[in-house]
Amino acid sequence: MKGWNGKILRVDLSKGTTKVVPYSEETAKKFIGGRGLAVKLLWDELPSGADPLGPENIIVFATGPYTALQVPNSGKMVVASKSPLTGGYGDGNLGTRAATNMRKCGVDAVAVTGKAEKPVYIYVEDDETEIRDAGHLWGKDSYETEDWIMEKHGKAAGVLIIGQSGENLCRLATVVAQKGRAGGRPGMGAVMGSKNLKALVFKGSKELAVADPEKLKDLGRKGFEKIPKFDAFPSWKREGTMMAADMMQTAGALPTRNFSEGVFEHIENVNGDAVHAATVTQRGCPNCNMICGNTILDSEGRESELDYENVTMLGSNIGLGDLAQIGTLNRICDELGLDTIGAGNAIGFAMECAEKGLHPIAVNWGDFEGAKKLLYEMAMMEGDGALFGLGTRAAAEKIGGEAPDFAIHAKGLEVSAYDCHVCPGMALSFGTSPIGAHHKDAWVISWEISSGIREEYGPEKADKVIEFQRIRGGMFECLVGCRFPWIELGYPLEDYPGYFEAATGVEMSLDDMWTMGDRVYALVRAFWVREYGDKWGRHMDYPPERWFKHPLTEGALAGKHLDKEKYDKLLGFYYEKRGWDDRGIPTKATLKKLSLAKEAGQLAKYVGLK
Ligand code: PTT
Ligand code: SF4
Repeated sequence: MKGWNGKILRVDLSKGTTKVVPYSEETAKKFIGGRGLAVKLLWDELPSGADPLGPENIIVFATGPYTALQVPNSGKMVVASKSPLTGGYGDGNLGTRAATNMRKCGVDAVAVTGKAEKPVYIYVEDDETEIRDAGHLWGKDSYETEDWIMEKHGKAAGVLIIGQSGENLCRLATVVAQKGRAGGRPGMGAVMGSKNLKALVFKGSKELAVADPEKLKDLGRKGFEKIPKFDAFPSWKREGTMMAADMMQTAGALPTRNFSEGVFEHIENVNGDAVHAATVTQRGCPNCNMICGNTILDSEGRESELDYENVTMLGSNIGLGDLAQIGTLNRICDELGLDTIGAGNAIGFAMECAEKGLHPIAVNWGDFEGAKKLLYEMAMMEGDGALFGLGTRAAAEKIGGEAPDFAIHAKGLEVSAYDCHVCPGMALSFGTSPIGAHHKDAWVISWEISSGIREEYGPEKADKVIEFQRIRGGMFECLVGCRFPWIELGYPLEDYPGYFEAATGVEMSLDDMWTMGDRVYALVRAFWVREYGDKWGRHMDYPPERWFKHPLTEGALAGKHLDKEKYDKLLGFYYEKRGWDDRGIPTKATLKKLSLAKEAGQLAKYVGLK
């Protein structure tokens, strides 16, 4: 194979063994890499009903044939596993030198199973893999751990690390790298912790064999040259993802006080202008010439890298309007390895529980010290953190009463920073996202709020969600490239099949990419259905109850909320267009059309297929 290394590094931490095994060309062509390769592996090898925090769970770190090539934005990887937060398929995407180094070690993915007797880290240098002692790193935060690894293995090494939250099996634990990049929102850090796996370190020096090196070089050079020429480039460099803050405030969709409102009274303290004024430096992923990680000094004078999601979930969503303090909460999350979106949700939820007298926790809206304390407690799974660190769905079920009505999640994953009281299309995107409520697959909100049909529930909304899911959740998650050049600057999608062909020699049109994306979506869906069994149903694709039940009370949209009957009809359009039945399960015919006939037979053992 060209483009792909065609090999996976398998590590069994219970047995202490490592081996490199090939995977088939057929798998490579059908699933490409990243999310596709990960779900194929989890579907084939993970026993149904496996405990996500048990040794049998598999955690996959997967790159794609695009990763580490000298082409724009190719320094990312997917981390995937059965999620301890949702009980279904979970993944995340982070930019890290671990991605580029892993590929240069001659493998496309690493799959780790088992549990080490004592804390360890996995060290990979080209063909050599060692499982090394990490006893001295256990209990240390991700920054301290990275400093030690850099000192020991050199600054060129790529790392994937967990902080204390992963060690203590907090379900909101993520994987961190390069002091500010984080991925794996559905508790991927806790899966590493359950295996006593503190870190992975990669140092690779091998050449990547590609089908047409000259063509790839030429395409890559032209691609890098195109990026700074886009009209949107200067504003992107100025604000990055923070551009969304004013946009969402104007649209009444900025999550405020646990998604109860869509406008925030201190917006000018926490918008793109405010972050730009406070920025001291910018950081980014490898192979990128549009880096976007705006870094400010927090209230303790330490660097903190901010994105829109972090600022909003740890700011307006908890009623906090002080940017430097938000920076501190964000920095603590990075150190502890806590997902900022999950953590901001959990804190907002805890504040509302306190306000309503449903749980005896002393934390009020905008309470910086209280929020800080809860972050540490969640990471240690102590005190109130032992409850809220389970995630909002589980915490709400334990608290009971009306708490589940204001637990802001879909399928158990906390919603990212877009309030959808008046955005049915974006609500559908959250509801049907393959990992639970994440905006990564179908960020249709910017289209929806300017579409002129914002409050409608017509089939064109389902079309838009599917179109975006194919591009973002399909092509970008499987090639494993950053989607920002396309969505933020307008970089042409047509370039990606060109890069793919020059690397692999395989011709694939954009339509073929969409079919591949549909295949991956169908298999991810099959995974969820296999895990949930008779608990699976249409309700699994619903957004949070709050958006139906509790109207907004402030701003121009006061009084508005989602309509459940209409949402259900919209969901029906979505299922029909995807070729899924009225329970949201791919039909036999759809699975066959997507070359998943074998998988259809396997799924039929768990649920009747239509
Ligand atoms: C991602 C989610 C996001 S999405 C953000 S900000 W964003 C939060 N970032 C966190 C963080 O930082 N620290 C922390 N402790 N927790 C965090 N949780 C949140 O995690 C990220 C960029 C961003 S910034 C986005 S949208 C894009 N995401 C991409 C994607 O998903 N796929 C893809 N092919 N390209 C993407 N490009 C962009 O990458 P999860 P990163 Mg992240 C500090 O992982 O689990 O998907 O959650 O990876 O390297 O930091 O780049 O407004
Ligand atoms: Fe990473 Fe931002 Fe560059 Fe994307 S645009 S590769 S997220 S630095």
